[in-house]
Amino acid sequence: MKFDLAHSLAVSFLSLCAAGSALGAVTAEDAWVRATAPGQSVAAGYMRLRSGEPATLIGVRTPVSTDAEVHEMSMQGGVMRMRPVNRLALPAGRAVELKPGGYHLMLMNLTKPLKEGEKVPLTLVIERQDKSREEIKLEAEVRSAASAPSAHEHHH
Ligand SMILES: [Cu+2]
Repeated sequence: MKFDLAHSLAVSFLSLCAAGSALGAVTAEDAWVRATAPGQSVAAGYMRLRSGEPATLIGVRTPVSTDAEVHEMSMQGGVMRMRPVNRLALPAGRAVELKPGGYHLMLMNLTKPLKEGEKVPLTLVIERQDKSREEIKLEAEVRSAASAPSAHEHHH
């Protein structure tokens, strides 16, 4: 029995490794950007990031704004503050949430208003452990504050 257990563990470990190398690339799920109010020139973006291997998010680009950064929101002395995060660690196999009140993308100096239902192209710049870089392209859906964060509810 002991042998069988060890054997099956070894097999599942091997298959995990295989899956890990196949899924080494970073994936982004449920990406969305908050719709802007009139006159608003910044918008926050959110998503869930997963990586099969340790990686770091080191930058973001989008054609809808001239500047884009990763930010972290936190309470400091009872006040919500944001600070830029130059390097956001993506541990292997563990999801990192960019969500309201926490990490988010900040799209600054928007070149146009963002309306609900539009798609915003995003490019994430990922650094791997060996310092090589990978660019992930995705589209984030623009959602209004009222419809977020429950993506599957529609109000008419
Ligand atoms: Cu911000």
